[in-house]
Amino acid sequence: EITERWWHRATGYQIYPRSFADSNGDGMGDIPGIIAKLPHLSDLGIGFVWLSPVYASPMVDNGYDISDYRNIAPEFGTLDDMDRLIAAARERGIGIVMDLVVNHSSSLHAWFCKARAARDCPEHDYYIWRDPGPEGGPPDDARAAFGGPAWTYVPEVGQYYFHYFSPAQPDLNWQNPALRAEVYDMMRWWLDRGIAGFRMDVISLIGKDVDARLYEEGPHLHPFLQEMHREVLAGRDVLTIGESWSVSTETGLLYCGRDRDELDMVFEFSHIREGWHPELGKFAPKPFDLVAFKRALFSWQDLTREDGWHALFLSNHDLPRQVSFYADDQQFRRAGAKMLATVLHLLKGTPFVYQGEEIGMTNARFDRIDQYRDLETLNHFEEQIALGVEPEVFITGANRNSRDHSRTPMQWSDAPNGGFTTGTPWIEVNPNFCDINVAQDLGDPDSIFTHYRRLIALRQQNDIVAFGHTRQLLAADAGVLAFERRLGGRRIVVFANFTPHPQRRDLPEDVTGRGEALVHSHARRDEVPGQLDLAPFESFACQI
Ligand code: ISL
Ligand code: CA
Repeated sequence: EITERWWHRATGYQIYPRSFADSNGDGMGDIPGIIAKLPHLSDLGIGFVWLSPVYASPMVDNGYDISDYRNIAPEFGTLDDMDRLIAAARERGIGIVMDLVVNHSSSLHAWFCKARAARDCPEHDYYIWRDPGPEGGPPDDARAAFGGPAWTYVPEVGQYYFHYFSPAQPDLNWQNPALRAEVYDMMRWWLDRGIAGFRMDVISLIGKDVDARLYEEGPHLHPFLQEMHREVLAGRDVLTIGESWSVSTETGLLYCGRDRDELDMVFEFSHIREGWHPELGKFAPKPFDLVAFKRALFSWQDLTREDGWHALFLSNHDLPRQVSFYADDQQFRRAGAKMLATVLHLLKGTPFVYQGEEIGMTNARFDRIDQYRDLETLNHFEEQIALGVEPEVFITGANRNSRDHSRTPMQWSDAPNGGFTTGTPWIEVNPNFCDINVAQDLGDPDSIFTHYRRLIALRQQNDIVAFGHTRQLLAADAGVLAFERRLGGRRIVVFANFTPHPQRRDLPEDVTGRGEALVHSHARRDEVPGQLDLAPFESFACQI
């Protein structure tokens, strides 16, 4: 039995601030822009925002490199703006969940500036330093996630520092208790300002042991998370979501099990990785395999059946647009976007909508490398070209999976630049903004936006959607995803066509003729038939 919490029926909405709404024409989204768009979030019915980083930052990784955890980047606004956002959102019943990026800081953080200048200051040990290897050179040949070595030499101290990501993102040394105390103090400072919780960036990395070359889910991870809970979170009614690229169904409940006192839920990526090439990685994706995707998705539904809780998502600022990746962004865009929403929003867990997903925004299809902005794409381009890969081949992969697809400006209207800015946007607007934008969806009862609004409201009202047990149907079916949710004697049955072709499937016998239609993405069905004829990318749910 679980005790109901506010986020059990809430839907989250992720804002990537630089691409959401620009209030002053400098081409960069900002906090006043977000405040002005709060009515859009109320319309949608969301319960909380996950705000990607707005802290002071040199923006090497768009804010995932923080130089001052207690201040706001000037391009995004001021601390006063942030306080106004928290208050204005709260008035609408919307919590602000901040991004907590504490696996690493920026190399321009005051701590690192001191740490790199001298060995004998307390801040030196806030980072991970090792002497050169026996032959000189780095301590080992570990590679950084955004390309290049994971170790960078600093002549002033004669040592290398470790960075899992770019050299501008030195890893914090979590084994230092003073560093941990600083982080906890900063977290309390933000919670006292009235935020609703934290999304914790790559939190599975903080327990690392670099000497053992054990980075993900290292030996200290869970002790640190428990300490953080004791020091910061205990007794506060806030939401915590940890990002973990390595968590599996073996380790999931260590983070979010009811007696663990660690986190409320994790973002896990097994269903996402299913779309990546096993050896060549994300820039050489493999064709989408629905059966493997379903296996990943439903294994987490099974895991969180009696304990823990799940964070449901298909998109974020690091991933391609879901309608382009999992469905179709041309002829069947509307159907595909609604179908993916039906599936995600009728599963058990807390769903997250990434900005623009609610109107079915699509991948950007850039043809030239200079249209990209993300350091991951740019660095991998350099590396792959040096290895002899043809630029066109790389661009094809990037067009499927680059992080920049989700970072093009939010499309509000058919005004210039989609109504995002009156200036020049920091990254090109997707040219399809005249056809795909918020203003157009708002006026249309059959729009993707309307579909999302219904689904989000349903979770608030319907106990089966919020708490029912999930059971997968048609597990081996390569074209249709299907499941049921059960609570007490009641049941919801969901069918979703993942193909551009019509599909006919039998509904469970006892549903036929008795169920009532709950969600449809196409024409209404007033009676539940025995055989369900699904149009391309159609989704349907009924309740008995
Ligand atoms: O984006 C990825 C896949 O290409 C990941 O490897 C990504 O770096 C990983 O998901 C961690 O992401 C988080 O931390 C990064 C930051 O760049 C991402 O934007 C953030 O979501 C470093 O802080
Ligand atoms: Ca701006």
